[in-house]
Amino acid sequence: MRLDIISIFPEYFAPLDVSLIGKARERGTLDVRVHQLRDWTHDVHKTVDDTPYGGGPGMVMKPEVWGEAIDEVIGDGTPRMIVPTPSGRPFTQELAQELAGEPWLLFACGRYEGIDSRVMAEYSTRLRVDEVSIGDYVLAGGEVAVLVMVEAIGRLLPGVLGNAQSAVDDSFAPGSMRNLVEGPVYTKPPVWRGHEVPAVLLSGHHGKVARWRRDEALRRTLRNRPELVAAIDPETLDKHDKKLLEELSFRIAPEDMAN
Ligand code: 6GU
Repeated sequence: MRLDIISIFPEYFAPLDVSLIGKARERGTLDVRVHQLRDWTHDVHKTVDDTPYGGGPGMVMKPEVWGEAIDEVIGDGTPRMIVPTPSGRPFTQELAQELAGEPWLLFACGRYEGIDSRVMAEYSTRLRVDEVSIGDYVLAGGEVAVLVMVEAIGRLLPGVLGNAQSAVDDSFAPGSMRNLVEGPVYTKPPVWRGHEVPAVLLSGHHGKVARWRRDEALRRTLRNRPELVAAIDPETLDKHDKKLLEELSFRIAPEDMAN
């Protein structure tokens, strides 16, 4: 996969030399190219922003410099373009999976109050353009959001993860224990500072282990992400699940209790 990133702070992307993503780049699985937006300015001050039309706080990134940068980076090609912004569509595991299937992504990182909207309008006529947000909080710029997205996408590429099952087991991976987060995990030693590993995990009883893991996933999801439990299709819950949720005082509609 080819990945172009245009930003006024290319130094933000140093972490992409490290770990899983760094290894994928060395192997050629990932071809990451980071570009300095200011290289496409023409004035001595390398100006990339200006005051917003209509007034208001902050500065807006100028369209001309973005246009020249994107034109040169893409040439005759047609990458999928991602614009990180808190006003974008949510970045989810599903979107990460979709983007991992693309041959070429272009990330256009805005700073200040954002990029002049005509840039997105212009490239939407030629490319698939998505404005994407990584969550309901405001960052100072899109760079950190792009790091998040590149790591989430990169680890899904064939051969990037050491253990192929890891991506399949992810909390939000389609086809996993969907709608549930994962429960706690343990390794040796069996007792650490007086804290014991739950006995069932040492029992060698695979059925009991699976049931225990599901119970713990349900407990943790109810505690940390109650909205996910509320969204579960009751058809996907067995009798044991329903009994546990009852005990944890999560109310299931009586008509769904029969199954
Ligand atoms: Cl993608 N960008 C910025 N600047 N802030 C954000 C964001 C993106 N996602 C959440 N907050």
